[in-house]
Amino acid sequence: MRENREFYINDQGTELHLKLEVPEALKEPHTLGIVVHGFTGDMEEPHIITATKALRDAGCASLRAELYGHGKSGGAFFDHTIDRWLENLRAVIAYARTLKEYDRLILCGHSQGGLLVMLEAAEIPDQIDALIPLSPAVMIPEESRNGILLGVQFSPDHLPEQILVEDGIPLGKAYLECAQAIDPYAVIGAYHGPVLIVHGADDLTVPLSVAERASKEYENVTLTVIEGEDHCFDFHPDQMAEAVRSFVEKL
Ligand code: FER
Repeated sequence: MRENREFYINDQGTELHLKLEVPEALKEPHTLGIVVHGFTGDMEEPHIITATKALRDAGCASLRAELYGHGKSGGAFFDHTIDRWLENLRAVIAYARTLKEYDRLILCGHSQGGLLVMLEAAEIPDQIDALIPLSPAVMIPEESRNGILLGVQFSPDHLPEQILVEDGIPLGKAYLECAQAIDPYAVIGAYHGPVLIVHGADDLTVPLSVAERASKEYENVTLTVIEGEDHCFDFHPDQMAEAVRSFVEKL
């Protein structure tokens, strides 16, 4: 039986909100794509829906997940960290692997979710059949070490208890400590499977140069640059969708 489901799984006491969608025309080999939003994001953002629909159009099922402190999942935004998100993602992957009807697993994430899927694919390279980071925010760790995130400055050596992001939303010290300890460029190349990075040429949140640098770490990578496009693919969502769909169809 194929059906769409909205449900929760528990990761170490945190309820994680998930949506599984299976197309009528599920193609062989059966492929499931996990889709993760970014910092302050959720699974209903237009660009997350666009990526999910592109997977469906390629004949794949999708599993959208909301991670700690975001969307309808548990936890406070203030307390979220990239490490907590990694643990959440591992719980989502463990759940996905119980769905025995799927032969292949894809990880797709936007921005901070893009960095996340890159880090996790490097941990379990043989379990991930393709990786799709969208506008991946690979520079968050470096910016944390430099004491500036999203235009907010702080002392990287004497971290404040919190910073205020996006016009006043408090984000705790644990986020900064965790981010400072991550070195994405040292690890992401451990994933050897196919990678599609899609990035807007006019992304002001994560500059295109970040995607260019990250793509150098991969041996099997396509970097699709969308001209006149921003961080959330607000101007040409059809081009992002087409990049994702055609990449997945060729796997
Ligand atoms: C930052 C740059 C980008 C940052 C977060 C992001 C917390 C992530 C953006 C997103 O996920 O959309 O400096 O600091």
